[in-house]
Amino acid sequence: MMRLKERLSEKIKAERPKVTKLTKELGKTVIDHVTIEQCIGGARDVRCLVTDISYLDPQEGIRFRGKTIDETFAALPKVPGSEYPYVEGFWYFLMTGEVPSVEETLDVVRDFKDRSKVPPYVFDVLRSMPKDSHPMTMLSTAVLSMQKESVFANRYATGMNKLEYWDPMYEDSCNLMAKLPEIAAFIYRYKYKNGKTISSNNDLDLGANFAHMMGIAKPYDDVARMYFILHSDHESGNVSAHATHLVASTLSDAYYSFSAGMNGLAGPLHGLANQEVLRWIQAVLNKMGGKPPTQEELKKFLWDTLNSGQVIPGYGHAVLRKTDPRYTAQMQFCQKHLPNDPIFSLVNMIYKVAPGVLTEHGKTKNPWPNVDAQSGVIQWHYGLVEYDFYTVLFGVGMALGVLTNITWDRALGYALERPKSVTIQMLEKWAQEGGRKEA
Ligand code: HAX
Repeated sequence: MMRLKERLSEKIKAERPKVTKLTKELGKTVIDHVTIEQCIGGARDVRCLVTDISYLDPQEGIRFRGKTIDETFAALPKVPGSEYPYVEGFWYFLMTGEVPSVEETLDVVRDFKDRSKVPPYVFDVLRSMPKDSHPMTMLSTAVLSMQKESVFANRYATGMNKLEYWDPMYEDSCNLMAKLPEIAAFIYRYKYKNGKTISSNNDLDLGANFAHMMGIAKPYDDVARMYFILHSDHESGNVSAHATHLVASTLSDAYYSFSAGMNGLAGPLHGLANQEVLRWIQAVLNKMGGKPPTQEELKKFLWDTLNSGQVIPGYGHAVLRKTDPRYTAQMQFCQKHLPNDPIFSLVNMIYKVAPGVLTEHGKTKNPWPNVDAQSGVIQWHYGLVEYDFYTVLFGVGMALGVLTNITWDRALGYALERPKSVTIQMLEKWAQEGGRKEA
């Protein structure tokens, strides 16, 4: 057994008694209550999901396995000659909560290479789709088409003890994670580069191989590593993580579950916001005849968007109440690598102006930028101007978190998800009575 799987197995054995105790002995402890506003308003803030992979504090932002973004980047083994860590080492870290050594990281690098061959029929499926299909539709379809490869589904069909569920879920998760970069790069080259795809290079780590298959030169390998790690996980409540977890809770395998998660990520209030940001910026530049707007002009564009009943993409968040540290991490990259990029300057100007406009508008609880406000500018700078593709990049990163989560879901025996619905009439009655009385 490879080192990561062995360590994961030990960790699972240590965590299981904690969960058993929490449910069997302490299960009736009340940790939250639910208001009508939360019931109608998308369950905001209701504490009813569990994950140890990451935690999102409204003020501080994301911590992966207890570490901030800076701490994570500093702690993990770096690819020689690169600024950013191996994605494979980050996978080990997310899976176990432990920073891997170089040897442990390289073990995952090798393991992913062994698992990376994409079945040829996946490319046939993609080629058979209309060329103007959205890249997210292609990603979701490609993943779903591989469902027959599921180790979990095959082992379940032959009869499997519950305690073993995590093992084939881990196998599926690794198999899928190792293949996603090539699938994503294929979609990009097939759709936007006249079908001229570039074969995988097995000498490279995941980030560098992705850059190679995309056909984009250095430092795009580091962009890929940074981007995938930053977009990996944002605890369990965001739509794509939750959708993946929800579908997996029926004991659907990783292919069904991740494909479902990607369909959620493809919504403009979620992952698609990164393409919307670039679309918005390009619309502003078009209206300006290519020249950058002044702050006053920009203010007017923002108000025009709000007054026409649309959202400012890349701003606001369901949990965060400050600038997303994933935005800041990417801004620091831009300051170092593309300080004079005109779109970066415009993104900075939006950062100066938009929070004031949104505050004056008075609706959003969080006028600050999220991860999507900054991510497209980096891609655009390195020649990836087909912004419809940006959410696919988000999806490959997201896989790191959600696949780790569903492996642990099965390890700890998390239940089939099934919240209870109520009717509007019931809500009206309970409101009149000052709250629902326990039966
Ligand atoms: N522009 C305009 N209005 C906004 C807004 C924005 N950027 N953000 C929030 N609002 C509005 C909401 O639409 C809502 O209006 P109504 O009362 O008319 O429904 C009101 O402010 C209150 O919303 P909120 O409580 O502050 O925010 P929500 O938790 O409801 O929604 C969203 C969070 C991220 C969906 C929201 O801020 C938004 O639509 N932002 C723009 C789209 C975007 O950037 N999405 C990506 C978020 C990060 C992410 O998931 N990445 O994948």
